[in-house]
Amino acid sequence: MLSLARATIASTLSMWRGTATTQLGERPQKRLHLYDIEGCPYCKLVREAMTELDLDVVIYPCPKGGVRFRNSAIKIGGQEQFPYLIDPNRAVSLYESNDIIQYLFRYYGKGDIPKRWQRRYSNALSSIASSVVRFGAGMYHRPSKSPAMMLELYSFESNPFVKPVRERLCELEIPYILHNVGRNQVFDYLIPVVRDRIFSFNSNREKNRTLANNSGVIMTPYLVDPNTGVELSDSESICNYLIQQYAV
Ligand SMILES: N[C@@H](CCC(=O)N[C@@H](CS)C(=O)NCC(=O)O)C(=O)O
Repeated sequence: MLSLARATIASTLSMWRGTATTQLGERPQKRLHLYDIEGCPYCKLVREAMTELDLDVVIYPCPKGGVRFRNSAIKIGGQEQFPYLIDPNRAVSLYESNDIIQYLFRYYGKGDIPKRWQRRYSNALSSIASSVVRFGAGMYHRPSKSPAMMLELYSFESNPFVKPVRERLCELEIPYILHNVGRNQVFDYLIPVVRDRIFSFNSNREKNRTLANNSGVIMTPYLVDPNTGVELSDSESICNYLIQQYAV
């Protein structure tokens, strides 16, 4: 309960960026790759922009002390700095959160950077404040077993229920496909169970329909682990599962 309250404060401090989708541009054919630290405020800004641009991305967690992806990130990019984006569609790789955000809006948005994303320094400050209240969660590595196949997570960046899940995935260095399902229509703001069951709500987005088919309701977090066949939708159950299954 306390953790949820802190996650909600964290989302409020970051102005609930990463909640709704904005105007979208061209869609990438191949998924983007992000070398990321969940607890890093600069990585968070990039993930917020990815939710708003409805971009799915492969996350390679690189917590401090990490042993799984840090070295490959340094080998490919040359620096030990996160976030680090690779876009296989345009053969582009980028450091610096602000450059990445500008790039994403340029190619996968409508071209212009929305006003709220032009406030570079206040956005960074609010993101730092939001990370501080998580007390270092999602920042440091803990020993884990490596899954053979990539896990999948349905999420949107500001959702306080998803935050602890992404923190565990990062600490355990579990790579995953992040399906961003930000709010993209008015109905998305209703309580999921009421909306989907009473209104027989049909989302206009394919990945939402996949989520509804699999879980019975469009609600995040939703974790799919193809290694064990486990699919879970409750934040606490997912965190417990990840620890039991992958922590050493
Ligand atoms: N100016 C960079 C700052 C990025 C940054 O400082 N990232 C930290 C994590 S929050 C980092 O990569 N530290 C090196 C490390 O973790 O080894 C940006 O905006 O992307």
